[in-house]
Amino acid sequence: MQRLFSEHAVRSVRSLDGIWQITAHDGRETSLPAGVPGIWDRIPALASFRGTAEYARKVRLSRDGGVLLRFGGVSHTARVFWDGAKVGGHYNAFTGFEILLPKVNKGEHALVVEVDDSYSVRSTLHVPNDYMTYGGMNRPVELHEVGDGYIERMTFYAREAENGSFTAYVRVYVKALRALPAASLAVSLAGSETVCTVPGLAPGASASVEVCLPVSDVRRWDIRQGNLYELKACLRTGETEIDDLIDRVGFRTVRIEGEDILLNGKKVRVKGFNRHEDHGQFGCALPPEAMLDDLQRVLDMGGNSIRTCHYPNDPRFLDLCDELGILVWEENHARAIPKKIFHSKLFARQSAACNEEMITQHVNHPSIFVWGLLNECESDTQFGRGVYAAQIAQLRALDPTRPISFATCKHFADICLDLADIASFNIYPGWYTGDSTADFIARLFRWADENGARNKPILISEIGAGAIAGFHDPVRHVKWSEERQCDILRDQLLSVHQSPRCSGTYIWQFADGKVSDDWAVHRPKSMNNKGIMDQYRNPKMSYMTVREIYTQLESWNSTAAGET
Ligand code: ADA
Repeated sequence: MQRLFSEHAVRSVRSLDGIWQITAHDGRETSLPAGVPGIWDRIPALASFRGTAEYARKVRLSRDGGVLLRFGGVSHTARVFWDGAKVGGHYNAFTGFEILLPKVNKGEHALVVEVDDSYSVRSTLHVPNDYMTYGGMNRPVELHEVGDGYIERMTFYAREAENGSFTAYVRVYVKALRALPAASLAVSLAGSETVCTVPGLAPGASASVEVCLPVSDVRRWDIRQGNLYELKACLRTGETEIDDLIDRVGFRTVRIEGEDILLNGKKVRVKGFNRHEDHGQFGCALPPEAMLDDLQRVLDMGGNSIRTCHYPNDPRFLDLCDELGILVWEENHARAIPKKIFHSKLFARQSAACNEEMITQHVNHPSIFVWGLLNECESDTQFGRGVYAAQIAQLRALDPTRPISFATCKHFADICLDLADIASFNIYPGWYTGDSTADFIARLFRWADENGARNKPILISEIGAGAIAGFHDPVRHVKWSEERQCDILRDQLLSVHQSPRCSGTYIWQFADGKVSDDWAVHRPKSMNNKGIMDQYRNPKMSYMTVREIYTQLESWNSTAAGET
């Protein structure tokens, strides 16, 4: 299923995960069984296939009615067919989408999803890059049966009073398939419940209502304290429950105060990792067990945050971060988009759609504390400033409660720092440049404070070095050896965390990951080898270096008043 908990007690939902039949348009119409969620690169006959393939399966319905097909992610372009008719589509592997079929008869039906993972002029987010775009249905698929009206989604936020108590505000969005008489909507959370009325709706109409729930004695969500509460909404006509929706939320506050990021009023020191949705065995379709293994490693190394480089992550991964108390910088889908594409109208449309889906689908996760955008894009030109300003405005309109940042590599040239709430820099002193970290960040932070970052937090959103897993040079510590990676990371992390001007680091990167063919010439083994572990999560020597430093920082934090 698409979440780690059941989202419905009233609505009938079934998983469509399992074995589908894939037929690749590879010139031989190769047709084989294929796992969903999964990527076709794992199928030997399709290991290097890039193009269009069709996933097909039958679906049997036991009654007439409305059906919602919900896709967690299809990589990267989907066209969906029901009994041979096109019923919808979607672009971008990293946000979900749903297709409403208002009136379906009981019996057996044919569901086909045509998947295209090719790089083309139609794709401005999935482009040849320093990470892999896989082909497949990378996240779970569900079939929901809905009646005359159903709850589309709900958004939650909590306001803290002076005395530390919270008031919850919940907006519930309802859609009518057929004429819906006035209905009652019961919303409950943390022992508090309220009932309101949803006005009658014409077929196809939607409405939203906001309710307010005072709650008391809740346990705050915090780092390594994933206190969560079930938020339930139930729609009734007369005495009949016609639909419901369940989510999980947390009570915490995130604020920027001068140069500090405050979680529940306490200064946060970020000890993070950049993590691609990529794994040597699963590609971008990691099962929740593998996600949990990754997060257990993060905690074991003394980490407290993940940056979802460079796209929105699987809601099940975010659910785990919610449960484990791990902070998330979630960002939209962009990595150093080439100028020609960045200036296109199609990029503006596809990137704005990603922003809308990222926030409307993930806004309730307490672990997300920063929205990020446009990693290493054109933040050093006036045109680029226009794009950053427009997208930051869009993110703020979608969620005014969280700070916004973007990771830049335009050191000493960026002209957008003033637009963000947190100034964040990708730096590689000792790897790409010969600088000592201390000297480099002293110059960089001085420049930043004179160019838009004054009196706001600074984060190092990327820092690290490469090592070929298993390559050792104990004598010379030559570049690409595991020993050299330890040396560089030690200098980088200690220098940055000893700077009072910086709120923390995201190491690049958690684990080695595949890169697209165009990048392979720059990347040994066709991988980005800056992982602390290899692509199968076998630790490199630097695992223990990071663990020693991040864990030690924990002790510094506990002595420093108010830091976590
Ligand atoms: C950039 C980029 C990362 C990765 C990194 C590297 O900072 O944001 O995605 O490519 O460089 O490994 O060089």
